[in-house]
Amino acid sequence: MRHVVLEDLDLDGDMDVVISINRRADDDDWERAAVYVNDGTGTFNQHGVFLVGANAMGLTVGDVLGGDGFPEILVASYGLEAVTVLKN
Ligand SMILES: [Ca+2]
Ligand SMILES: [Ca+2]
Repeated sequence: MRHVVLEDLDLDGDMDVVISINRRADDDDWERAAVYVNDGTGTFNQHGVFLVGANAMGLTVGDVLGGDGFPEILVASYGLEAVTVLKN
């Protein structure tokens, strides 16, 4: 895990969790963003694991697409000057 962010991704009033993952093991590069949704009791259920660009590192969220209030997930790729945007 590289980075973690709290945000209410589904706008239900409960903070959810997003993490960026960058694992390197021999030839198995594995960059993902994982979303865990708060069920309102403090239990976080995995909602999905999404492929992102190489060298996944920094992570932030914000409503940058659609202006619908649902925050997108943005994951920076270290050393590549690239950002993956996951639409919400
Ligand atoms: Ca929520
Ligand atoms: Ca949005």
